[in-house]
Amino acid sequence: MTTTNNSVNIDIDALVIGAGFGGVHQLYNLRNLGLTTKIFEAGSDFGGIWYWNCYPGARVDSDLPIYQLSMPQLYKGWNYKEKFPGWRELREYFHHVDKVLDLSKDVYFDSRVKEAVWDEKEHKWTVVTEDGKVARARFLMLCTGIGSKYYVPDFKGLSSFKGICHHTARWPQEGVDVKGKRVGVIGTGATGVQVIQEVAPDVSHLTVFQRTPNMALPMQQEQVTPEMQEKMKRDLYPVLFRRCRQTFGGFTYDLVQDKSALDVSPEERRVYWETLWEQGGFRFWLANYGDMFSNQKVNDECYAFWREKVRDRLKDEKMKEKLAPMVAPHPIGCKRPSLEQRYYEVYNQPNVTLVDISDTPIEEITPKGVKTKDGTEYEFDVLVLATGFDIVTGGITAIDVKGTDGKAIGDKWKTDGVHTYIGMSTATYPNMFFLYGPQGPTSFSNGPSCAELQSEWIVNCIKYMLDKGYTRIEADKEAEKQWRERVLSFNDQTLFPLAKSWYMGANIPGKKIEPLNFTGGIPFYTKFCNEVVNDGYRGFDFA
Ligand code: N01
Repeated sequence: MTTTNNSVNIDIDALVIGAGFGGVHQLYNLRNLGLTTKIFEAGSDFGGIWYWNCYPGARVDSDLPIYQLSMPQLYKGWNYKEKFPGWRELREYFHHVDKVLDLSKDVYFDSRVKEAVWDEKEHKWTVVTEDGKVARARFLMLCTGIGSKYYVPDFKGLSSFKGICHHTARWPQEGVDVKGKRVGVIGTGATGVQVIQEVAPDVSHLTVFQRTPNMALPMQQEQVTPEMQEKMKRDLYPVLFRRCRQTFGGFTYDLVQDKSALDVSPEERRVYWETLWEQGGFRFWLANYGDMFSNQKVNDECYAFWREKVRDRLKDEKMKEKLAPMVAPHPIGCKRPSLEQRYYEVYNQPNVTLVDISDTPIEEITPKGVKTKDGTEYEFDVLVLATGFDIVTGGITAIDVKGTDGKAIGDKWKTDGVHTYIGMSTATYPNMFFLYGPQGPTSFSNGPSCAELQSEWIVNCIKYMLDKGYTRIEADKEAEKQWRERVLSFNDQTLFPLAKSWYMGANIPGKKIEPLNFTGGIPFYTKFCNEVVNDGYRGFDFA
């Protein structure tokens, strides 16, 4: 154990790690159960991902009003300015949540947890932060989110670069002035797309290093007024938030599940797709025909529609082939699409270069910039690493969590693959829960919808324990094995395994290739979790 920071050495009922949506929901609701509860948060403020990701253009891909907690006491006093709010507004939202729910008094910021060890005698966790704070707690809630461990590829010479270089998830809070600068961006995932379209109008030259084109969809951003939202609050919010519990992705729209895209005429399909395109957001993805994810022919047609839309916006034939190739690099929708605003028009600018690093890989980072395999050296003032995350599991495995057998969770999952029971707990780690994490509906869902429903389930489970006088809960190994099989079998029926994506853990060298999320959707997931409760918490052992 680390040297103790004597100023903080607490004995409490529940310790929550992370102050994003899941963490604040846990804190508030566990406190309401009468449990002494604290949060250790690595950042200096609330927001989780929205604290760290303050790169140019960072904004959420969920549309109004669902990117917030559904508690009336919170939404009554809050209005967004944009349909898809940016990071600054989201930070303000969290300050609002803090004020209304009086959270700060129970949060330790700048407190990155490094280890957590289970004490079988006391039925308690001992949790230690990097700066030596210690908490002893009956329950441990890992609300670390999907993107708390960022990933920097092992580029040769990276530290030799003399200009400004940041990973997007460690963008300086005070910002970086890119005006008139030569900027390079490595990566074209959701983050890269946002950075590229945001900085393109300001820089002297922009060079994008693309390995795989992003099948980005139109955001259709809008400014929104308080009046519009107040009216919706009276009539619609409760209905919409309820609806989010009933759809595949926790959005207000849903996949078409009652028929195949091939059951309707090509004209009818086209009309439907045009509507989804016009309405924007994730609709072309999560309100599409459900068999887009399981039927290659349907997927090919979706891709052809998308390709035509994108090519229409590009002037240069070579750009068309790089950004929307005739042959799809993977099934559309099986790598996370980004939402874009003017992304494709960026590539019509004369001061923008697209380097296809699937043809000419990056050889090394030099003091001046980036050198590719063909010997070209691109020089930059600012280099942006939009290279993603050890996503979904990285936030959990980054902590040295040791359960009943003294083994670290990261080591176990690395060898055996991810094992969880219903995406909220795992055998040999008693009294520990996680949410918006592995093997839940997580990455296919609107964050707050998923975090809230799992958080409520966990709070109810703890209430059950308190009522029964239990001090220990542990997922059963057999139950967890069955859940893993279910997650794998759902995924095997889809086209997701055909894409080399972070959904499958494929973005991190050496990470096991396996589905990190439950692909059955929120309604099915909820039904299963409710059945577990109705069967007396089937699959859990209590003491
Ligand atoms: O990360 P990514 P992200 N050499 O892993 C490339 C959420 N999010 O930060 O595709 C060169 O998707 C890599 O190339 P390839 C959201 O869930 C949400 O963009 O593997 N390039 C890819 O282009 C999202 O999906 C929001 O071939 C390398 C990029 O880097 C998730 O976070 C906003 C490389 C990484 O893309 C992650 O998105 C932002 C290498 N060695 C993010 N290694 C909103 O809600 C990787 N790349 C708005």
